[in-house]
Amino acid sequence: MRKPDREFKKSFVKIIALDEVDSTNAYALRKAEKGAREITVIWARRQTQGRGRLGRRWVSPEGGGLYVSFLLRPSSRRVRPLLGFVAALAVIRALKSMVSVRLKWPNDLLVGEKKIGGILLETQSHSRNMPFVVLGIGINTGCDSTEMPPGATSLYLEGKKDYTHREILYKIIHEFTALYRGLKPAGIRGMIREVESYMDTLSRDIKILKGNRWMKAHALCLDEAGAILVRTDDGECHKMFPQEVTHLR
Ligand code: BT5
Repeated sequence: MRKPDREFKKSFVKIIALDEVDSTNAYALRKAEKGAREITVIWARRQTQGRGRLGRRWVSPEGGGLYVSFLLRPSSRRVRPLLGFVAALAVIRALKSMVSVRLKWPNDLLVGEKKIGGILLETQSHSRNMPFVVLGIGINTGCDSTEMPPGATSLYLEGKKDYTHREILYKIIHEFTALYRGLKPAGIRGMIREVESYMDTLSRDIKILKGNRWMKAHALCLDEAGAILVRTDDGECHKMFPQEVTHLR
């Protein structure tokens, strides 16, 4: 495992800063297996094997983006499905003064129709004693359009240059820790309502997977467990989780 270039603390968060890593998520998973505590934040200038969901690649050149992973050990299983929302909202709030970011459920962060960031939640199911979750966040900062896949944008392409990666990182950590600590029954409803206000998925037609068949449905709202409630054409309501929903183009 690569040695951290720097380690420092910000309140109860331990930040490990790396010049280069395969993937901040992979690094955090390895740390978690060795017993690292929450909240450990891994931050890298570049990733050689940045990853998205389902083995997809995340383009991660130096100066092109913020690549960060949060190692968490949530005390309750109930909060796990909500962690992606915590990350999305933390990013939305942190970037608010620069760009207006919307969430395309479950993990795409968009400016207009273009993807400026993504979220990747990973865990190890066999670690029953000290369960953990790694929450990776990638945000395109300095990338230009030749470096990224079509349909992507960055702060640079949105005309924003007046920031440092460290400033953005600290803002995200600040928002994230406040939201994470607030994941108690009394706080969840408010957070979900705020997430809904930034979601592009609601009040529109989407496709859902029922059994092994995709069908059209209308997205209604989120529930407090992190599921999306949808209504199918026959008037029935269903609760869906991320892998069962896709947007209609
Ligand atoms: C995601 O996956 O959107 C989750 C991305 C999470 C990246 C962070 S960076 C820190 C941490 N460490 C990691 O190794 N990963 C996390 P997904 O929805 O599967 O989107 C992947 C798809 O987005 C790719 O197949 C490309 O089409 C596209 N893509 C790749 N790089 C991109 C980029 N930099 N900006 C926008 N789109 C990109």
